[in-house]
Amino acid sequence: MEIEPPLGRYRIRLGEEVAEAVRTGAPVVALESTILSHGLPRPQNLDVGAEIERTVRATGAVPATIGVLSGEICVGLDEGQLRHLALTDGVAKASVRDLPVLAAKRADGATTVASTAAVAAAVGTVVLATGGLGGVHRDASTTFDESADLGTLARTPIAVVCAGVKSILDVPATLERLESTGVTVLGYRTDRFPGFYLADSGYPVGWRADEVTEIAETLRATRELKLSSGAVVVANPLPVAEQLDPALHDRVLAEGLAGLEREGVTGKDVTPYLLAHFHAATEGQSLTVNTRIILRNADLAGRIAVAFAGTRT
Ligand code: PSU
Ligand code: MN
Repeated sequence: MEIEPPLGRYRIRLGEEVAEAVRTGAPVVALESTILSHGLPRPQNLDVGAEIERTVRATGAVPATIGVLSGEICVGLDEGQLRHLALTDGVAKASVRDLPVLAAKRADGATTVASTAAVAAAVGTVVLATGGLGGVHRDASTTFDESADLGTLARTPIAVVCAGVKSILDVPATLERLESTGVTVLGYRTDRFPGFYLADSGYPVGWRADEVTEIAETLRATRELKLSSGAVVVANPLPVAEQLDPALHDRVLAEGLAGLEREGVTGKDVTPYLLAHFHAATEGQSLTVNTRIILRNADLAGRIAVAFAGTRT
């Protein structure tokens, strides 16, 4: 006789408002929590987290920040849960492979783009907003350091609104991997792939959408045609007037990369290290730019979700 495992011990928990939105088909924007716990300095990270949610709400969509609390994968964190992940030491940076371990250990975790996308798609969310995607690291040909974001996006049907990838990464290699693995990339009102702090990474993007409705139609087409189960990356650049000064950017980047080597930083600590270095070395300028990027992406994601839901055009 086969012994059935106990059913339903582990499941994804939806906040009340998100559950209602999912049930009725109302627009929802999934939001990651690693940018708060590991990507932005305290205590500003908490204010940014709240502002992201307000920005999504202003578009008519429901914000659903995702995170793991005492092992429970939660979609739509409340204020206390957000505060906990943003301000507590020792919260794990959790990609997809970490989720079952955190669940079993009843531990806390902040979700990356990869795990946010996986959870969001599992509960039927169409759009995710973040700052920048993870990608192929500069020394990947020897270290094999390629973000799990890429592998997950290759098999997760969700739109990810981002400002491209940071120049801390190997941008052309990242674009090649997105192509190889069948991830659709759309520039929002641009023909250039954005470089996060910089409006233009120096590389082109194959497709451009000038209207939110066009993006929503593309998402519909992916769902109806079912020819691919990968993500659609919507690349939303900062206006040039708002980008980080390119000379400052290049100097700080070179210092940060040298620091990695000097201090032997590797693996999942690389991205948080470089982000913290930028925030410290630019005396907050990168934080201002980073915040602007996230809020602009949250706004665009909200408008895409609303257009997709057909509640507004
Ligand atoms: N890029 C940023 N800010 C971030 C991250 C990336 O500009 O906070 C975070 C995101 O959560 C992303 C993760 O999914 O880092 C990628 O980390 P890794 O390279 O270790 O996969
Ligand atoms: Mn990595």
